[in-house]
Amino acid sequence: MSDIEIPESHPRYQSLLTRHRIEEGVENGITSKQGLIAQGRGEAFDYLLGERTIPSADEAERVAAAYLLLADHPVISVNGNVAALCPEEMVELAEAVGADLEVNLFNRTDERMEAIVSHLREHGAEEVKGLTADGRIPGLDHERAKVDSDGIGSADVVVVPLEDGDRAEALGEMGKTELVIDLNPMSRSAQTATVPIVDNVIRALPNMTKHARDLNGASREELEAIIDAFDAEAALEAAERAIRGGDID
Ligand code: PTJ
Repeated sequence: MSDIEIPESHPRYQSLLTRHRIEEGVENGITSKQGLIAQGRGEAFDYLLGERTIPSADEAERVAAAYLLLADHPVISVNGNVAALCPEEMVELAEAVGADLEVNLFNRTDERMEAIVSHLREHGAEEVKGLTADGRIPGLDHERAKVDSDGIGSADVVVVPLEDGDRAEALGEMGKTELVIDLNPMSRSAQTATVPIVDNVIRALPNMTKHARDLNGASREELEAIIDAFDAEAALEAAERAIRGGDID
């Protein structure tokens, strides 16, 4: 563990804390070096969005919560960046909606898989999937194709944070509902998502959990009405407008 202290009074405290967590993730064998580059890309978009949850992202997070509550078998996919940034928040969302957690890596090694599973357990996860890898996502020839057949393989709804576009497209072709968290509204993952959530994963996950708790007593009809009212295209357009400095809606 690095021992750098970041004063809470620093104007970019959250951003610096996030960087620090990713750096530690690399040091602890959780995050890949490429994860540092992904973090930099994300930061640039977050800066343009004003480092806040814009209203259209808040709505998408509520819609995602409704999908998760209605799902038969929801799974939250975990990579090395998300594991380093917000392990507890993932465990809390999984508990709030009854989802499985599954580690799925682009740069997959046995060591990183084990390190991430242990890290999630240290943050309260009971069962973590991904090590069995007895299933395949058709049409993908990299390591992200490897899934547990009783996890992502048989999920109807998958939360996909910070992803490269290939797997997002392939999961869509399998007919799965994809709830994609990605700060870049122009990325292939966001564009192919059932619900694109253009927000930082560190804000998106706790807000999805809050919405899930709020919606816990809602009927199937109420949840379906929330889903039906959502327009993914409009959410992406609202995020692009916010990035360009236009109206925030
Ligand atoms: O841990 P692994 O081996 O599975 O590798 C994971 C990475 C992230 C390295 C891999 O998936 C990758 O290369 O991703 P990309 O193609 O760089 O895409 C990452 C996307 O996530 C980009 O569109 C970023 O803008 C976005 N992003 C980065 N940080 C965040 C983010 N979105 C939300 N919250 C963030 N904190």
